[in-house]
Amino acid sequence: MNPSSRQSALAGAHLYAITPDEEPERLLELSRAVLGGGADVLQLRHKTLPRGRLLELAIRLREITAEAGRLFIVNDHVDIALLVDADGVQLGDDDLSLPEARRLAGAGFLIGASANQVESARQAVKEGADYVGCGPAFATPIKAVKPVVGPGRAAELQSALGVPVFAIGGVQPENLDQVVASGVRRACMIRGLFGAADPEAAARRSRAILTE
Ligand code: TZP
Ligand code: MG
Repeated sequence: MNPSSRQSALAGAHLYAITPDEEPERLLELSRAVLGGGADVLQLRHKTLPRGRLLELAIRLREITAEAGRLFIVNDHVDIALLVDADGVQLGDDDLSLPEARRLAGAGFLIGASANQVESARQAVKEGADYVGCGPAFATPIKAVKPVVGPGRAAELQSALGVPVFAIGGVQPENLDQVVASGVRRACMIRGLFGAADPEAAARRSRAILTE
């Protein structure tokens, strides 16, 4: 995707799927299902694969997201994101800083930040973040150390910032109505999609709730 298509795909994105730490072949199968159900963005997040295997998986996920015409983001690793021609990278506290990542990637590459306070989110946007993930919206074992801020915090950030804000953490098809009721129509989900009995149906249902 060229830089302006990336920006417009991001602006129109509602459902942002993030991969769990599964075995690569299984992840490819699940990712196809989630994309088939309409996820607008797929992020490769994998905390246990060695970097060489992560690169191989990223190449294959880039292929399937390109075929589906969806955004592909790599968590943590700017170098892998650039090597596979991903649309962007998601950075957290343990990663390169936003200015460092921007220096490597240049303009037109999407950079996502994590923030759950208006001030830190503003700072991230000032440093060039294209979107923000805000949470945990609900309790989640994946970020159990972080205090739950509720989905309303994403709504607060959304009205304070000029970039898309996604609610993240513990979001499930079953609580998406609470996310929407708090004023947010963008959400990131791991277990709510990849852990569902039918990931394609979970993605379809989730996207419908976020957009209806
Ligand atoms: N960042 C904040 S909460 C979270 C991340 C990566 C985990 C989200 O996982 P789940 O399964 O959707 O609760
Ligand atoms: Mg990170």
